[in-house]
Amino acid sequence: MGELVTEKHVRYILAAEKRKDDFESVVMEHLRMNGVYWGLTTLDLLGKLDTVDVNEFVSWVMSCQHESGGFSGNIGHDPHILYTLSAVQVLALFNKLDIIDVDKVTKYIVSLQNEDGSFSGDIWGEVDTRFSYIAISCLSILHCLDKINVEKAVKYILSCKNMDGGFGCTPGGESHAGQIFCCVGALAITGSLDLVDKDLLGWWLCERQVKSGGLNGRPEKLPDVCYSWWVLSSLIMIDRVHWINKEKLIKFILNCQVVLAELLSCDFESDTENGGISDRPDDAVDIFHTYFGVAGLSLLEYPGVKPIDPAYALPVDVVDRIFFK
Ligand code: GRG
Repeated sequence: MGELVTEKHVRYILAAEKRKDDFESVVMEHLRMNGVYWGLTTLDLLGKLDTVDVNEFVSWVMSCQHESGGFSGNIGHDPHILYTLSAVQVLALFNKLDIIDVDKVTKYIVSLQNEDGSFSGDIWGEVDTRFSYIAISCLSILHCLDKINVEKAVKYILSCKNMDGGFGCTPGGESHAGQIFCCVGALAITGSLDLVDKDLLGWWLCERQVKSGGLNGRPEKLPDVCYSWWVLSSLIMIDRVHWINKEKLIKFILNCQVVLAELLSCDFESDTENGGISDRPDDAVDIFHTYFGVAGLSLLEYPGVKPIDPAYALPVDVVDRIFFK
């Protein structure tokens, strides 16, 4: 098993940030705010956040804020709750939360809560438990959780719970590890984890580990590095992480840095040359999987990677600064 090629991942992230016109940058243009959160959080977990220009990022984040208080994924795009959380997280990483007009952002999020306690993602009204998590996490970071109806928000999340112990995106929706992270994270932040059947959910989650050691997001699906985050963080929050094989998962994640070319000593450039992590071994790397691979290793206490908070998806020292400064 290889080791984490930290320096190369740092170089990959810094280079990805500068590229503007390759395929990955073009398709990600509208969600750059998420990409910036993934990249910068990875750098912080690897102890390299000081390699970037703080002012450049902070002023770009602020230029994505709209009159409504919400943030967009890039300049010239519409605001959405998905990018609003990433913007707040990026400012939290840089210890710059004090430059936010908290009332303005809070009003935007409060305006998205519906009568039944659910949240819409933006003015167009799509409802999803992802948006419940985002609203709760964001307001908690801004110390304004009391501005929404938390009781109704929790009741709505519980209405998305299934008989298998998992959660879907709306009532009756199929259980999926990504949605489970959102629901369990929101319940953790609101202090409502006692409402979860931890053994039933823990069983469903640990069944996500397949032969290769990787985790999938639902039954019969392929493993993907990103579920190292969605599944593992949920298992940690419900105190059942010892139900999976950690060593095998570490091996799976590390193998997603290696392409066959390198094993065969071919001369075209491999991903351990260039850095970055892919969804599964031998696939192309991207910033999303690089973040979730490193964040997964952080939850697995891999040496040299800073600890990450499983509910807030921010480094533990950043969360401590927000709540215990
Ligand atoms: C701060 C970490 C953090 C998250 C913010 C946006 C969000 C809140 C959570 C997203 C949760 C989610 C739904 C994740 C799943 C993403 C994913 C890889 C979906 C792929 O779904 P399919 O059906 O893939 O294409 P499978 O693996 O089921 O075949």
